[in-house]
Amino acid sequence: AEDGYELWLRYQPVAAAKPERAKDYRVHATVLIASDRTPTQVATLTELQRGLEGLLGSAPALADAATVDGALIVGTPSSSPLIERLRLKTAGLGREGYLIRSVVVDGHAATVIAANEDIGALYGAFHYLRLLQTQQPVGALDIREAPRTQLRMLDHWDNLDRHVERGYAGQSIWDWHKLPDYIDPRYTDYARANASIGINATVLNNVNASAQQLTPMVIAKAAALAGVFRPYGIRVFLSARFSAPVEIGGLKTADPLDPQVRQWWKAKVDEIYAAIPDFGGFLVKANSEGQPGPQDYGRTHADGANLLADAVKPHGGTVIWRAFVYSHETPDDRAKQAYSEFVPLDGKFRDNVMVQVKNGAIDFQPREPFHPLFGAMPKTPLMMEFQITKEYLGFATHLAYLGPLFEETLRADTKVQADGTTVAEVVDGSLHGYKLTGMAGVANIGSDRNWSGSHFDQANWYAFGRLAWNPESSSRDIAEEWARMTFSNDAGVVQPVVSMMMGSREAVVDYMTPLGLHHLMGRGHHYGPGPWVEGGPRADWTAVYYHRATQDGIGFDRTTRGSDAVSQYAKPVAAQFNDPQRTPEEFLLWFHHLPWDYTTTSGRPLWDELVVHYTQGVDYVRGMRTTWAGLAGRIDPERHAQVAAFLAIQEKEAQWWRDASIAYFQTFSQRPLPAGYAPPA
Ligand code: GCW
Repeated sequence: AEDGYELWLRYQPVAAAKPERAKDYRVHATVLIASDRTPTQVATLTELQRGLEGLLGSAPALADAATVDGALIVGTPSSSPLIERLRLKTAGLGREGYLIRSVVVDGHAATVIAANEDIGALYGAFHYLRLLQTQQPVGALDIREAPRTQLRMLDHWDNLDRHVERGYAGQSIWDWHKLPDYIDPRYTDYARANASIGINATVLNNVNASAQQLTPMVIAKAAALAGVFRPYGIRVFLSARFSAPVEIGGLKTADPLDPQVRQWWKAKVDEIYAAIPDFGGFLVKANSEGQPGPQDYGRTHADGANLLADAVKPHGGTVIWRAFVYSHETPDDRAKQAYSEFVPLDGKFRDNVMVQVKNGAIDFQPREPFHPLFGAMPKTPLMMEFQITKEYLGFATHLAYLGPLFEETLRADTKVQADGTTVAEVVDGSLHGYKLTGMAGVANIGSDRNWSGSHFDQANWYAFGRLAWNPESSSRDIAEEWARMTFSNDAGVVQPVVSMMMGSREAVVDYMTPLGLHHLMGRGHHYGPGPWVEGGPRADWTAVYYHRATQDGIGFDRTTRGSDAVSQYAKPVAAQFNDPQRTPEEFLLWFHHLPWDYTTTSGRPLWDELVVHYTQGVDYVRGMRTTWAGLAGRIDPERHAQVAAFLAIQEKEAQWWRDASIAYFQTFSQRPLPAGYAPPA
């Protein structure tokens, strides 16, 4: 049965729909020449055999030499004498890049997948399989790929009791109880899926970290996972609780400048590296939402990060310090806090520290303007943090493809230097010459059979990986690739599925938080509408939540006349956001408090425009239902039925969001619904 377990690595027979294509693929993969002397080489060979067997009915035989046409040769100059002889230009590909080329070897046509290191060859093998999975021609290949960022990382918010914070796909896939003695085969499938999209790092545990994670017993469990992931090029990181020296170390303080504390971390790190020699380092959430941190001792984020950085430095480790800081008590605009705390520290971090910044300044909303820290810390490598799990976009039931959200942020123009200095150029290091680069995604993975809680949420994991590899790729191309591998290459499926996906996130924005509104979700769970804030407003959520609706109008004034958050952006961007006429309409109420009759670009008054957006969002979901219903018979019944059921839930809830939001805001606007939008009598 099709339960989604295989993700995008389904390797369905090509011949069923395209016999000619399948024949051509066989012509180009008559024999397989690859070695199996290292674990990564074994993984590569096994994957190619598995993939080709599925796609072509049987895997090509193994061979040592290209004595026939159509050999598929895989490896590195040191693993393969054939590849060494070809003298391919692998310079500049780094450790992880690869070439896939159609060549002639000893008078025979062949295809070569070549890299400098084993891991590059594995990535190349997955690329080659993807060509077949998406039914591309393979007769004249000249592909050269290398990742644009160094760390392409999943952040799991998984607790030791297997609860996943903001996880909607069941329990944690890490079965801590049975580790390290029982190694669930699923860990290997996890590694395969990640390697197939270039993910090379994983933080196993929640940033709201338990100090227990750093005890010897649990380190041994993490080491077992690291052993499974290593052949697939994935390094393990751990979230560290800043107060661990007190909680599990028996010290009186966790003050980063205390010599005993420094000694404790050094010893702890040595212990971890003894168990996990290629341990990546620590991710830390400190002095945020009640977590302990250096500020508890009057020290700075830099003091805290440097403490850990010094401990991991001799082992080549990295510290990733999160910039998502805010305190519940601060009465000022929360959107400003990260910038205010971190920009003064630029240049004060050790060279093995990265600062991880959420895409926007509030919190993974359906839409946010890019975080003003991007471009503002030229001396500190900033790592992007996206949220793959849909905490604020309808959990696993609502269909929302996040590729366009990621792409929109990465392509945003910071204007810190010339026009066209994008967030992607900050993140890939090209703008400021960062020595360390990376992108993290908060994982949406759990123990559900389909991994992500819904079939379409697999696309968000996939898109994250592809964009981390190349932050300039197109989310539409990625959607198409994914749809072909996941559902079908039939144009009658690909086209409608891609078009559903491409507008789906905008639909969520429309029915939840249109025109720059944000954080209107029910408090705590963040699922349904809650603009009225049960339990009363919190200090950091200022006045009546973020929307600040009154009889006079709606929106959060972040201009120079308001909270002045706009001034955290580069001057030209600040000037733009400071002026409602020049602010892109999708961010209008993020930056401005405007009267209900403010004229929007459509010519409609603001109130009417809001209602139109809310309604549009619901209509889009209805449209997706119709499109999906039309695909019955072209997609296996099991997956078709689940998606259909989820879309029905989504429609009901989009309507709920619309009606509740409009009814609530109407108590302020005191205006009738525009003609054609009134509820049926
Ligand atoms: O989005 C908020 C979530 C918290 C999360 C926090 C963070 C891990 O509601 O659950 O805590 O962000 O990113 O630290």
